[in-house]
Amino acid sequence: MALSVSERLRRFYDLFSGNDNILIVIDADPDSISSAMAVKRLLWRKVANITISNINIIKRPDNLAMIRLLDVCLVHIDEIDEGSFNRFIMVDSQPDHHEVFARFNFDVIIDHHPETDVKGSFIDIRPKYGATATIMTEYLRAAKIKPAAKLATGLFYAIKTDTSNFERQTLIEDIRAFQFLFRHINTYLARRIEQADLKLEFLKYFRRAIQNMHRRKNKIYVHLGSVVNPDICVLIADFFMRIDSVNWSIVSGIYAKKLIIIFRNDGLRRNAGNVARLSFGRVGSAGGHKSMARSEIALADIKDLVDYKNEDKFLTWIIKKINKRAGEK
Ligand SMILES: [Mn+2]
Repeated sequence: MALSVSERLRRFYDLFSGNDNILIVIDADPDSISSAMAVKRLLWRKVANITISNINIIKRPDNLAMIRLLDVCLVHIDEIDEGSFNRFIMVDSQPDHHEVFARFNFDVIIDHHPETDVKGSFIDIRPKYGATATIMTEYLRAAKIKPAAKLATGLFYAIKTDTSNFERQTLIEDIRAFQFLFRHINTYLARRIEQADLKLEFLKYFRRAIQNMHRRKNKIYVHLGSVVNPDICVLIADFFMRIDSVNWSIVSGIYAKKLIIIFRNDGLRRNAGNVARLSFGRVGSAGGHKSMARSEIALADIKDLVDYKNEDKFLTWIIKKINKRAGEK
């Protein structure tokens, strides 16, 4: 039976009383963080205390910027004393998604992932929605709450990230929520969070990439050697795609005794996923889509094929393998 938003909101409010100590458990990303902020706002002055707890370690620079700029208070799950809470809420996940979640009996689950077998007094799962932030925006509107700039900015950024700027599955509801939130956001904060995709320590890899890049026609190849985080390869591969004449960028690095190769192209010519599979599917894992792909190869599996300590030789080997398999010169 489909319930109206205001009916759902009434049932949600019925679950709580002024003495409740509430724990919201999340796998922190923009959508879960902002959805937890919205739950906190809905229950403001209606319960004794609300704590938001993250089960993961937050590393992404945009997520860190969001937490800092929007003044979000998160407590890692390892620091939580479960006994001091009497109500448990989950947003943007379901208990099956992570073993840590199994410790709790959730009263409330609000999510947009495909529905698993869930139990709880209040379940609102809408798999067609682009973001949980959209569902939370509907609750705020039903409660006649005008979101403060920081909350609105968080929800706005969450919808942008979870729908990849509306390139992924989106409903008219997501667009409506986005439009509503837009009136309440702080544009500078939103832009600042979105732009914060680098860490200072990443800059040295950009220097290395520009110095070491091999260009062949419209393709750019770079091998970065060892990296502190495989996301650096992704950032640099995307960076080279910003050059107007480049239609392929292939960036590799070594992380945790594995060779990571990131493939990016303009999506108009060869399928990046196929090239990755044909080139490296036999020596490691490889896969992706038309314009994005990734391959991971254990160094132990290629140590007899190439001297990976010599970075020039290693890059030559990678280029050869890609061109041979892709049937190009
Ligand atoms: Mn989400």
